[in-house]
Amino acid sequence: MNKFIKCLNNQEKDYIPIWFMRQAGRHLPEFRKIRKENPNFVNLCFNTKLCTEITLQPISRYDLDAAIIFSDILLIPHVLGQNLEFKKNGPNLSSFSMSKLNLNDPKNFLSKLEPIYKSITEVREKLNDNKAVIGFVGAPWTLIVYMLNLKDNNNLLVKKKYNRSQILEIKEILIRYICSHIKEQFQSGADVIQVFDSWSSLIPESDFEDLSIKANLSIVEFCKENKIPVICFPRGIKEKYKNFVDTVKPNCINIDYEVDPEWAYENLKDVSIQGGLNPNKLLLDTKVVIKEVEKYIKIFSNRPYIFNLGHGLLPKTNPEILNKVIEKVRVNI
Ligand code: 1CP
Repeated sequence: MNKFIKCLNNQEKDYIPIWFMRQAGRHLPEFRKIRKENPNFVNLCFNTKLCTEITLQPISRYDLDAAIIFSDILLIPHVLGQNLEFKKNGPNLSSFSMSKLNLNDPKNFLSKLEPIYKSITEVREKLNDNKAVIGFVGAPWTLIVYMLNLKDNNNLLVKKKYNRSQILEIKEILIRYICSHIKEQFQSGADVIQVFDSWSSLIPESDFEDLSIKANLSIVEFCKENKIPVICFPRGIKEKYKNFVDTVKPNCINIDYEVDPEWAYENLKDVSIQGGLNPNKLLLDTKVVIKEVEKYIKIFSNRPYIFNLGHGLLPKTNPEILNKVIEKVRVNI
């Protein structure tokens, strides 16, 4: 078993695996070059050869323990019938229709995502056994935020669009598709799945149980039944991280940068911890960055910890700083 997976299973505390959320993407000049030649982002996500190449770019450049497959959480709504486009101000899905969603069938769904599974297999074959391949999905709520266009330009919930019964209905349908996408990624060669609930901070308090806890729990239980290691990232839920870990019980929890790591150490039990460092800090002076890295390593020194960030790398991050972070983590092992 590679050390990354051992750490995920809370069995390895003497080695700190390291990878970065959004490591395969816009901070890398070699990605930007491919992106420039492929102006249609969705087509790029369905190009097996290029997805494999992009996934491996950060592995060639840095000494990392895991590759995250180059893809996007919004391909699920796209193949379920909402056309996805990336405009200057971000992703845009065509309007939602319940009857169109209900026209889908599971087999057709998986066959549309086939290029991703092929890429996962290629990446797994090309990587040394000591490196993990990470597949991923968006959690139901975060997908619904995009499907129903529930947030405004300031990233606030648009309350008048919040149709509770419709949201709960969509959630149930999505869980089934998300789980089959997870299983197929695992069977194609992914060693672990990360569930991104990037907008969980927008869930109204009264629906937190249904839309965060129960939705993630269904997915984590599915993973456990299928022996698939799973990392959850319920970004922005503050002290509710404790309730989340105690009830959802993923193998690993990614903390965001608003979570005080000392608080996490004390309160998040029986789980391995991943991440935390504020990606904005990577834009500061090297000395400041190294101090931050030391802080996280020190706090989690006697329990399984995977070094990562508290959200994705920013496009303007200098690749050189990542080498310095990795070096610092390695000398501490
Ligand atoms: O313009 C470009 O070049 C596209 C930028 C880009 C990239 C490189 C997008 C658009 N998606 C991706 C790849 C991607 N997306 C990966 C694989 C690469 C890696 O991690 O190394 C992953 C894991 C995602 C996941 C994703 N997509 C999330 C969850 C993680 C997070 O950052 O919170 C979300 C919310 C999305 C939607 C999305 N796709 C792209 C953007 C710019 C966004 C976010 C838009 C927003 O803030 O609403």
